[in-house]
Amino acid sequence: DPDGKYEQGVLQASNDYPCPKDGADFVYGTAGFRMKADKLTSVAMTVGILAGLRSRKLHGQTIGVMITASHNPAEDNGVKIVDPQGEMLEQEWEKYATYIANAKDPQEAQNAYMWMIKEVRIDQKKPASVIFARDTRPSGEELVRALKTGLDATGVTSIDYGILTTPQLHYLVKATNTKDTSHPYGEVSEEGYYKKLATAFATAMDNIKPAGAVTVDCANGVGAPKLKEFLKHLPADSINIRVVNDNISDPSVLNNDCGADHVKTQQRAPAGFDGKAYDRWASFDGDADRIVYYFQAEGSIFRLLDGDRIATLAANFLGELVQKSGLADKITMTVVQTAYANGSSTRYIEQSLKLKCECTSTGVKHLHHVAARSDIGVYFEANGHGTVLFSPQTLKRIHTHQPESPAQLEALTTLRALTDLINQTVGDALSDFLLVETILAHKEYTVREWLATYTDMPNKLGKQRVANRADFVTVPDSAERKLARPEGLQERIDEIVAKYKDGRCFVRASGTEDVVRIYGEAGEVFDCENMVREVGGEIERRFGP
Ligand code: G16
Repeated sequence: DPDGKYEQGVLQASNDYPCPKDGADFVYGTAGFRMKADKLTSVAMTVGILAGLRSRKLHGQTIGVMITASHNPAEDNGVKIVDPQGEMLEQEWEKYATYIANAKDPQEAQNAYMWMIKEVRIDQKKPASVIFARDTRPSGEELVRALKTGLDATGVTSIDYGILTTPQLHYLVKATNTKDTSHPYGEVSEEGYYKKLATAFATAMDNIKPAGAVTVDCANGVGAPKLKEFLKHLPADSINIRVVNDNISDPSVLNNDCGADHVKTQQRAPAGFDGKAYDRWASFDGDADRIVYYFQAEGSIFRLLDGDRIATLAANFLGELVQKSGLADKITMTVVQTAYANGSSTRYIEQSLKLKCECTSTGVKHLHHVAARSDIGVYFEANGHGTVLFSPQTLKRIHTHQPESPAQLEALTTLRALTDLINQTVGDALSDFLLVETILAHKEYTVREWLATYTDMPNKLGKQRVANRADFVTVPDSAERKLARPEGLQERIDEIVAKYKDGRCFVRASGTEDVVRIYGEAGEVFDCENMVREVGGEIERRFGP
């Protein structure tokens, strides 16, 4: 920037989108910045500046910006940054994002910009390229304007992809950056995304009878139009699917009494549920990066098939395919979970599937990194956010392996198709949905057989408002299972938990809502409820707002 054009631009952009006067304390959290949409415009502008810097630092590789508040209510919104291979922003840079976002006035913003150039050693003559998209929230339009202001001010070339699901944007980032390499990820368009999934699904389902009807609740969010669009790319009889909660014209219904987060946390079917006993249902969340399944058993008993269930189903099936392809001695697999994973799922993975299981902190970025260390890494949060990663070496093995029998060829063909069907950049409700549908069809499983693989421990996820959630700090390397602060609270939780048979409970501050979360499981439903209530009561009494 020899003429100081960008520095001037930052000053101007920050003038146009000033930081709120009440000194909002912005933090780049679990899923980027997230809060009430009207507080977020200045932040969106600074994210434009930061995304441009990130691209310049990486020699002009394309960076993504997604505007969404996912499972949160319609009046919230959020901004997150996607790195060149479609992964979450490198952790080191989160603090830079936080730093620039909190600049109080234009001068501070300009200083922060100049400090970054020095600190990260950015050559301003390098090109910068950013692509962005938003979900269906009405506030997205204004945030896009703010974001674009930050991009334009600092000379960043950008493409607006309009309304997309979060995983579609991740796909486009990776597709853009691999376009001219020996391994292009896919065509660089929304259409290319559908084509890639549709082709892989058709191959994986070749000669296989679909597993019967399925209904998908789209949380009245962006997943609805995108799922419908995708279905146009499938042959008519390949899947019997009904799409419900697809009203994107009325923002007030987004994620309201419906969607994956509602179903998982409330452990109850969404609004509009009309399933008969054992009908198969799935729910996406507001930006279609999470999915959970469920059904009603006889007597209207609600049964959830959450992220743990998808992880175990996928690990089991992929393991079988690897074995049948004749690759068992060459490829290993790990399952990555968080502390929210049901204890029974962990035992099932280790004892029945005999696989290695690792536990990380909440947030896809944490799971993704650990999963990326294995040949095949299956990672899912219990809330339905997850995917499967194949290492480059494993992909090569799978694609070059010479089958020695028709049976090996058949398994290998399915395995190869799954490497394309699975969105390896991030958890993707649509891709995960197709993966589950493929597995159920191959295994001829109904929801009943799927559920029967193991029995969940009774569990409950509660939340509690507190005066300051930043006071709740977990012990490093404990995967958030233990609190270091507030002092003495962990000891008190341990005392409470000790009263309940097979009890387990942990507390952590949410990174996406202004609450602390309380997760518990115990041998009996009644005990579990009481334990979580007791811990919640303790927190409310001592640390409540
Ligand atoms: C986001 C993150 C997830 C996380 C969830 C809840 O999901 O991407 O990894 O599990 O928030 O996080 P927390 O408990 O910190 O609030 P989404 O679907 O809202 O983007």
